Amino acid sequence: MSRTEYFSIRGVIEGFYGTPWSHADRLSMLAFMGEQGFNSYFYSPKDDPYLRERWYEPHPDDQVTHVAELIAQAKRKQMAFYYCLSPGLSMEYSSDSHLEKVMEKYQQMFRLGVRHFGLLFDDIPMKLLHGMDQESFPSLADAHAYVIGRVWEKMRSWPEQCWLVVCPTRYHGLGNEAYIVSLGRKLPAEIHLFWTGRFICSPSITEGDAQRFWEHTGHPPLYWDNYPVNDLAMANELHIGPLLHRDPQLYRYAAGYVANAMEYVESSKIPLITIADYLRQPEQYEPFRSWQEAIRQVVGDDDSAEFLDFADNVQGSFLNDQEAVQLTAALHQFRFELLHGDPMVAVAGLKDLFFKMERTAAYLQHELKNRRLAQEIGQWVNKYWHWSKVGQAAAALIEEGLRGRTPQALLGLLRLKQSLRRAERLPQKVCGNVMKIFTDIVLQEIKRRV
Ligand code: LTM
Repeated sequence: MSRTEYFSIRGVIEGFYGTPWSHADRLSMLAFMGEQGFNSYFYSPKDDPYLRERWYEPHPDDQVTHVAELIAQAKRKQMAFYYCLSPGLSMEYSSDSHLEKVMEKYQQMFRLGVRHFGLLFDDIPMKLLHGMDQESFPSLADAHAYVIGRVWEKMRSWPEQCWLVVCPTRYHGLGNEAYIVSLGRKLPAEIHLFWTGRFICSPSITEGDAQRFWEHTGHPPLYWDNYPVNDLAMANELHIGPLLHRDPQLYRYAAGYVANAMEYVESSKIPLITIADYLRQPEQYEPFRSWQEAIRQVVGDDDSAEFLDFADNVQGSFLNDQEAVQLTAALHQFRFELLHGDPMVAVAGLKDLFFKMERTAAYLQHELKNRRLAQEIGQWVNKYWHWSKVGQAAAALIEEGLRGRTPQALLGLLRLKQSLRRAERLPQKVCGNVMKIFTDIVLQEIKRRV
């Protein structure tokens, strides 16, 4: 079995931990997604209490009004609006009254016009919590299969056709784990199962991974890709790099692909444009070309050059182990010139490099036209500015050393240590380890000589 059309579900999930998008953000994101060729939005912010923690409580009236507006906007933009409920933190799976509460929430959404639903069991204990459930079901997979089956049976009796997707509790791995095999085999083929790949954040996803998942579970995976999301342990990373390492043939064995976005709306748009590109033509996708075009679209022609200079330094993530590529190349060039060319020319080049870095940081802070973006990336740009100061202090120190001016060099050493301490206090991941390694080498060399 394999598919010939490209991903039939091309989605974005608001599925992160952290501050949910505002209503205005969602409306504009839906328009953006429509323009980019996405066809599905999954409404599932982890920290909306009415979707997860207090799943059994009805949505307040103002939220219902907003959801109705989102549904209308999704319709205008020809997007499926998936209403996703995550009851697994406390739901008693064998309880009819709990099932009724789940159905009440879905029914309310059905009445508002929703036809696409999600039942999410991610990030909950991998075992049955309630005594009655332990007596009723041999395993968590059996309990989930039962609840999903009941929900689906009820939805199918509604007067219009509905769709249901499920996020299993085990949502990453090879697809041959007992829970997912058991659950998949018990569910009807039309219910799609979310899957994040071999890992929660998968550095690569291959056609073979998808094919095996399908073989083991009886369902083609609906990929929930945890990129560009940067919540929890990734909170200090800014995921504005392009989508990488997704197999061009993945569509042949996948039900669809859904990207989990960042809470930063404008910043998310950059990787999302590359993702849209991949989904449109996976076999022709060229990450870096797509990325440059994405930056041009979000940042604008006037500011693209400065933005690219900065963005090269925040690319490190589970997808990309190449950090600060241009900066690394420039520092290698400096070393070569210092050792094998004219040391004063080398130092002059180094100073230029770090003064340019400072100017770029200042430009992005104060002059970037996309002000929302400037505000979102502000902390990372600030760290970049601090690294420029570290670099300038290092360059000054090297220069004094080369000129043999010991007292000035000692002062320079203090300045470098001070600016390094300031930069290192900031947790944002910028330039990877490149600046730290560079300054460590400078400090070691100075110690050897003084
Ligand atoms: O990935 C899934 C299915 N669930 C959660 C997401 O909600 C969360 O945003 C990501 C990234 O931290 N990891 C998860 O496990």
